[in-house]
Amino acid sequence: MDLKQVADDFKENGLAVVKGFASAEECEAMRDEMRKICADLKADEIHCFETESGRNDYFTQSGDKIRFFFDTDAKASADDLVKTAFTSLNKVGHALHTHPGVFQDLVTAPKTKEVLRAINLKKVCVPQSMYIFKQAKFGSAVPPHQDSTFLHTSPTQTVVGLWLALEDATEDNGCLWFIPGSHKPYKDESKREKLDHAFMNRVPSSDGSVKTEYRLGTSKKYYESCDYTWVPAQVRKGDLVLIHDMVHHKSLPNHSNKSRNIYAWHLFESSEASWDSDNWLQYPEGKTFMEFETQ
Ligand SMILES: O=C(O)CCC(=O)C(=O)O
Repeated sequence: MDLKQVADDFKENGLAVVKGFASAEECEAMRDEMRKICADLKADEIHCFETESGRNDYFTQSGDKIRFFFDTDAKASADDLVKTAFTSLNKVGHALHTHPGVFQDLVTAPKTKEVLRAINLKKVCVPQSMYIFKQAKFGSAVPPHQDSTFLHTSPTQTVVGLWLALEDATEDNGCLWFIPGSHKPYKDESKREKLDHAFMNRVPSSDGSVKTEYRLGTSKKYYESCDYTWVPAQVRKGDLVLIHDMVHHKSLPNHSNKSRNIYAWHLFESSEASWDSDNWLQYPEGKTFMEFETQ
């Protein structure tokens, strides 16, 4: 792993790839584990996931649970969805990493800590993880967004996404796309005027606290007027993608006959910031996140 190059790419582009991070066996072990989880699915767990209207209780209260979100285009009866979950689901989240096993092993692995150290993370909390399927033929798009819109911390924004390809991810089967450098203006507090284009802004209020202001409604206008170029991040099975919390990214629908399974988790530098209580995912009172030092 050339982590110096990864750290430079992350700083410059807002997205970086650690090639060959996980072995084919590790990726298959995660897919097998997900097949087992799906085999235990009950009919009352049939809920659809729609990015734009994801704020229902089943979603917002899934932070400390393993919950199942089906692709809106999974065309089958409820019974069939239970039987064919592994090939019908949109995603499973958001506490996979809190259970001992392959997902937790990856999140806490020495090689993961090495990557985190390379991008200057010292002590991290892991509020969520998810398995995204991007099914063959009907896996739906993930609209353009910044993770900071949904995952934010105070007093500084310190969230990073880690996204592991469990299968090759290409333009054909719905790889990630991003706007290189689009994270930059937002990290520099001295350039507040540039925050016009951010969909999540940190606004200091008179009592000294910092509040979150959303500008979700402006996203369509922003992308229409945007001079930047969307670039595909095509990666191989086992490659790990680092996603800056302010970089604009998306993925397109999968019309191919190959699925694009991934496992992603989000963490934040907890020696500098705390999780905001107005994040989309809500946790029970007193809940503590998995936390560890990267050293
Ligand atoms: O996997 C995808 O298609 C999108 C994932 C994403 O946007 C994220 O993890 O922030």
